[in-house]
Amino acid sequence: MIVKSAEFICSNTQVSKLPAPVMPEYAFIGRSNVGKSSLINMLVSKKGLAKTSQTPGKTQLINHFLINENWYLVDLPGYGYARISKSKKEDWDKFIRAYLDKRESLQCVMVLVDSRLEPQKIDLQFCNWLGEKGLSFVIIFTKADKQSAIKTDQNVAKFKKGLLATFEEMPPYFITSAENQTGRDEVLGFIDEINKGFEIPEYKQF
Ligand SMILES: Nc1nc2c(ncn2[C@@H]2O[C@H](COP(=O)(O)OP(=O)(O)O)[C@@H](O)[C@H]2O)c(=O)[nH]1
Ligand SMILES: [Mg+2]
Repeated sequence: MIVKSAEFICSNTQVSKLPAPVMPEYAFIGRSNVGKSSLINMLVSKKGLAKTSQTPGKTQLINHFLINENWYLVDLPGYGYARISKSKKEDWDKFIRAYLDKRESLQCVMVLVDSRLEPQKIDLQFCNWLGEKGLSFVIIFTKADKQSAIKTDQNVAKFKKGLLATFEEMPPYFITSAENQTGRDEVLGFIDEINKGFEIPEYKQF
């Protein structure tokens, strides 16, 4: 896929105010600081599209970006930020889970996992929840440039093992680096394939 255009459409705090679900949509999510903003900017080759920052836990909005005028890239707030209050965490949970569970046009959840780390409980738990809800997801391992390919492969294998404790098979996964564009063609190619089969779902108009 060649990305010709990428534009910010809207930020939402309410599921009822999302754009009409008439285009295929892909939600990017992961722990704070996993490299989500960097990955999104790398995918669409636009540096400032999703804000990168050193301050985790800032974005608490559902951000819609329209790519090539035919699909939505959705930037979701990061999970697992230790320094937010319990009630805020619960709000996050409700809001994001409602979105993921109810969004008719959502094609796939792109779960970002830091390739430098051993499997994190919170990532596995989130994948399990997606599985329980019957939502399609893939794993995007980030920051692969930060260590050797061997180390990355070892962490991928461990994550796989963690998932296979509950799943019958490993979902598709991608090894990426925002730094040197690793995995860009693969992720965009995956999205392109799904877009080809997209049909506008039935939905309620408000
Ligand atoms: N070396 C390297 N650093 C990265 C990569 N992706 C993100 N980072 C760095 O990791 C930090 C967090 O990235 P950011 O995209 O803001 O993470 P977010 O909180 O998940 O949106 C920043 O300092 C980025 O520069 C990558 O692929 N390679
Ligand atoms: Mg970010």
